[in-house]
Amino acid sequence: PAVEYGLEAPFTVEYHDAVASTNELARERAVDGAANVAVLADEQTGGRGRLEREWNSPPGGVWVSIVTRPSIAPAQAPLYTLAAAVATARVAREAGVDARIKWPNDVVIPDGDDGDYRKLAGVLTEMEGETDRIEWLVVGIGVNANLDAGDLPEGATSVREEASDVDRRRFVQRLLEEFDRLREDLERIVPAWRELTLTIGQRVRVDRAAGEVVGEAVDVTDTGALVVETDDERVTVSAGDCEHLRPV
Ligand code: BTX
Repeated sequence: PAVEYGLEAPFTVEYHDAVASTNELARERAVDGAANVAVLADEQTGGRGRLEREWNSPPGGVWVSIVTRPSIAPAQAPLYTLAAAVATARVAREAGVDARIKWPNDVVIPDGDDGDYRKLAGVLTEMEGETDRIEWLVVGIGVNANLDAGDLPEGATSVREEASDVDRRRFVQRLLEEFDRLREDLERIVPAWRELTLTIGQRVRVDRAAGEVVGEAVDVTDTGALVVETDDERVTVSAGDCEHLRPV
């Protein structure tokens, strides 16, 4: 059963020991009309990533989904993904790890100078609405907090592995505070994101349904799409069109 988590957060926090996916539950709350609710679980048995991928969510991580009802157009929704990544990276940095953002939705720890990284956290944003205005938005954040390397997939890391365990209640509180502050002024999100990204300036390969793009990631647009300079053109890739991005 859900219990109050007792946080002084700018969101009502609904806590569960174990759920299939906090995003699923948050979507149900959103459909029921909820706003400013955060659904939190100690463990997810069916955690999801983007594009039907699985997200490993054993006990000890931070698995949280935030329901909001912002007055924005769907084109601006990716800014909320960026805001969640900024909030996560900032709070992870407070915990003593060198967290950086990999466009569009990953928080990673750089591994050497050739663009490699270990994945610390991810963001999954889902929404519903009309073409001109969204109805609700669910922002799911998964952070490998107090997890052993053995509980993580290949290429992943945790705050425990990189630094030391965190107080997860405090971590969630800070995460929600930072996210709340960022969403108050959408124009501040991209500049804050630029300060923490490792993608800009990298040579990358982006896989899309429409074909791959290889070139230098030069910037993001004011709605969070990535601008890639290839040998002969500039291509703008939205997060929704990106299947994979890797440094090359
Ligand atoms: P993504 O599609 O970018 O990444 C998914 C990929 O990441 C997987 O295919 C796998 O390779 C790798 N992976 C799986 N689990 C982990 C992990 N724990 N740590 C690092 N890498 C992993 C990223 O999707 C978005 C993830 C959002 C998760 C949150 S948790 C709260 C909310 N509820 C829910 O079901 N999803 C979100």
